[in-house]
Amino acid sequence: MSADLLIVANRLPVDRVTERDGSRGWRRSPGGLVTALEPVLRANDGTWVGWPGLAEDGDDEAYEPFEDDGMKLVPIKLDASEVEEFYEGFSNGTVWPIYHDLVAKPEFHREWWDAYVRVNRRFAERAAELAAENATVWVHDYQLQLVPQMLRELRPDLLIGFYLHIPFPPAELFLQLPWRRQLLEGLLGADLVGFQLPGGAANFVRLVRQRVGHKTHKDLVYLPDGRTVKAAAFPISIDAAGFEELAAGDGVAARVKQLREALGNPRRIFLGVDRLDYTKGIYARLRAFSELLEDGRLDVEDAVFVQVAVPSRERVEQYRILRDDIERLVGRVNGDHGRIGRPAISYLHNSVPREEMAALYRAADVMVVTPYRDGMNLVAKEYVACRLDDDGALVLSEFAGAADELRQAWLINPYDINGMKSALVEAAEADPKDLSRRMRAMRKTVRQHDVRAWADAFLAELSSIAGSSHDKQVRPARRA
Ligand code: GDG
Repeated sequence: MSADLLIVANRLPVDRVTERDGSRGWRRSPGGLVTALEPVLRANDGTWVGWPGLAEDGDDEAYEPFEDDGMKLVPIKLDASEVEEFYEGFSNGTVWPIYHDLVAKPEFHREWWDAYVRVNRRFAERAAELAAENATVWVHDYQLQLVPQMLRELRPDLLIGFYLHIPFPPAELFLQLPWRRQLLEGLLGADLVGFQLPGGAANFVRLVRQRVGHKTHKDLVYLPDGRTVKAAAFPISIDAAGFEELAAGDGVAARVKQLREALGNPRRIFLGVDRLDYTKGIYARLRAFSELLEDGRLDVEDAVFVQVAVPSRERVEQYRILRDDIERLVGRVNGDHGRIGRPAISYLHNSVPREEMAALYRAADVMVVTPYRDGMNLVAKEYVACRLDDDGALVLSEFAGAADELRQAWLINPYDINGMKSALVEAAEADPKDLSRRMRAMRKTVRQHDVRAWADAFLAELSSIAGSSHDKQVRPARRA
């Protein structure tokens, strides 16, 4: 196998599943990244390298390269201790909180770092074996920040792009990392380092200048060996047309009606959909809602909150504590304000199918997205794409990357509970003309900047950096 385009990401775009008859197979994982990269992968006959999740005992087949629906996939094996130290440990216990404004306290363990280096090297070595001469390799996200440099050492001929899906923090936070220099140098192995927002790119360039001592000018870093690295923003997006189509389906319209009825046909449905993560501000938003009930500014007879909290990183202590806190709050609010058959908060700790997501988006009068820090937040964009009638209100944290584009939302500071309460009431009571004006503008933005535009823009920039030194260019994904 020798590929002109390689995608290297922590996870493969498929999950290992055991069918009813006991046989094992693969199922496409839901999510925007797969939708975004699949067309480019196909147009270039590319290969995706990633971890398939922990395989069951004896399931060695899970680690053989294979094809799924025409995509070439190469699994990387992690053992149980690596999952603990590299994934749950360094990636999610050290990097994740530091890159998200220290919303939780990071832990620093030298064994976690050692595992991070070891696993990053495994990914880099596999990518080096698979890439054709002068190929393009696109590395993704915070779990693999050392891969660009490791890969460049093994294969200087490659064109390497890196994209960070989460925020890149300011120096004050980043400098806490005992391995700060190694991480910066790891990223500098790429030709192009992409961020969600210009602020992340600027933070990176400033740190490289101050801490690694390289010359920089605007978004460029000049390395002593003559190479130039570009840092730039490429705000990620969704498959807007795909969501519109899903939302317009007959099944979804019928389900919207059912949902409203099941909730008691309230005047206003508030909705939150998030991975159960402390960055998402779920507790604060539910508290704001419960205080509105207490204050009498909302009435349980005509307002309900639906919160979908998708299980996430459940073996990490902070996530377990968060779940307990949220569930205690939900119980209390329902005990204080609910009636038989009419809870104030309908809470699901589960993931729901895509069609159900679209139905929930269409049923919700007010979408509540209140992260303390979020690289982008695709849920906000998905809600907008599904509002086919240009109605509905979005309450959005100014600390989500999406707030840069969705300016017509009710922008809030999630640390300001009173401000959040006022925004929830204003959004719920807004004039339909105002709602429609705001939603139309946001839908236009999301349609124009969809996920294909994102992938094409990144790869076009990467190709232009290669210029004449690379004879192979990545083909953009053709639109159907
Ligand atoms: C990271 C960054 C950045 C959620 N629940 C269900 C479900 N989802 C889907 C949503 C959405 C995705 O998961 C979540 O994406 P977000 O962007 O909201 O958040 P993270 O998971 O934290 O993603 C983030 C993103 O990477 C991309 O760069 O925007 O800032 O943190 O697509 O629809 N899908 C289904 N059932 C669910 O229950 N089917």
